[in-house]
Amino acid sequence: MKYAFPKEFWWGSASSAPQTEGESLSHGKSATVWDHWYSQQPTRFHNDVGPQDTSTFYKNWREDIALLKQLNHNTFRTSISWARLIPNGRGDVNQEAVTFYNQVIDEMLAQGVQPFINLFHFDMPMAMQEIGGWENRDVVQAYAKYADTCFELFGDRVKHWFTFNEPVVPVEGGYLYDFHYPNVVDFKRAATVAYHTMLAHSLAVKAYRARDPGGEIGIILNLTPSYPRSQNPADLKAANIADLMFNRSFLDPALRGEYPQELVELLKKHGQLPACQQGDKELLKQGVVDLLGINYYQPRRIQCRDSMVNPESPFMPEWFFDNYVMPGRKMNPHRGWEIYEQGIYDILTNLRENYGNPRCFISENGMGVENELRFEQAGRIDDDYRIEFVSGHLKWLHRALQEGSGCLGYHMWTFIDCWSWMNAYKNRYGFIQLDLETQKRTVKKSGEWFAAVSKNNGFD
Ligand code: BGP
Repeated sequence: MKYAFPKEFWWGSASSAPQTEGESLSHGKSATVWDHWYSQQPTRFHNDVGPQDTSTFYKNWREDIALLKQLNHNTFRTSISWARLIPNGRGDVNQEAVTFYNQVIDEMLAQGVQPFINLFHFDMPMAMQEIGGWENRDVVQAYAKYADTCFELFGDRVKHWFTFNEPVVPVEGGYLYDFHYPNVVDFKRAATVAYHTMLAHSLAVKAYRARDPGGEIGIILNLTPSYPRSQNPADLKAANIADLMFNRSFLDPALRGEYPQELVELLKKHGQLPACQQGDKELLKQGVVDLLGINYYQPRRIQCRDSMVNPESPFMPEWFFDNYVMPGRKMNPHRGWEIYEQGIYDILTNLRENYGNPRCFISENGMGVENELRFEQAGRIDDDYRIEFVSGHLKWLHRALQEGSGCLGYHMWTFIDCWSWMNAYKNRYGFIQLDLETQKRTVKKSGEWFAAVSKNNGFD
């Protein structure tokens, strides 16, 4: 076989509780920021579709886990909903939720699918947001308690845990660029949220290790390689700052237990450093992960700014760089994102050369297609474009492995077409198409292809 993968390579896909469970305000679950925001401003969501319209995993979990097996997944990532397990964010545990997650975990194990469980996928309980969300250190403590409750309840069977999915996204969306609640645009508040998230992460890692339940704990980061337009010092400097702000602000604490000094200096110079407390530094050191999940969709192309910054304008990352559109780039025409398969290799090589080749895996990579149901023929979607997308990335992953990368697996985003935040069902990503009206599931061509890749542990 031309592209053979190592024995016991993790083949699977990823999803999340808020994007699949449904039953968003019932069975004891309280509102998250998404339920709240949708109730306030439904028109900000594509076709006014909100978080209640999902594949209803809360009810269809048994059927979906059978499909996981049919697609030869040996691993699958989803998340626990904090607002379902502990409806007020802190305090009483919802026993119905405990039963639900126990059933899901047990059924996955019974079907030979290792559960990878993430604790936070953009879904802050509204009760916690009302007291300031990640800006409030009490919420950091409440999250740590929630994490420890999960380890206590499910840690005997779940051996791969993640504290956060893409923690930079709520920072960008909620505090910089207005695509998540609470729709604030303020760099210093964003920096505080980012900092407190990593403190919460470290507390959870510490709590996990104190229990020592014999598994591993990590974090899932969306890494966007920052490619400079040219080798001119000004472009190199601009790309380096974008890398510091969007990648290394999370990657360095997760793998080295500290922030890059260059980033600290930059924020200090501009008066944007969040407030630190005694003991924070030591805590961050304890947050170094056992396992890194890497979400990779597209790179960032960066050039130096071609105009001076108005020093009166509010401080933003874009003070230091411009995005640049590379001529001739390959595009996903549906989602409007660049396709650059080599990015996966560049990320893994960077981790091997500069971060001690950590245990890691590709935890998300996928192709969103706008209005994909229009490609349905005879009741099925023959998504050759998705097969080309996934195999193109797997080839570069394979090359990184041959050069010694510590990458352990590949998870596609996502299993079944899911509700995707403000985009709702605009872009479909699944191996399985979902009819929202009837809840009927149909495996796409890419799902069948992936089942064969997983079974053969590679492809030609
Ligand atoms: C990732 C998130 C997923 C999912 C995916 C697709 O960043 O972890 O939750 O939303 O992106 O996103 P979109 O629907 O915006 O294309």
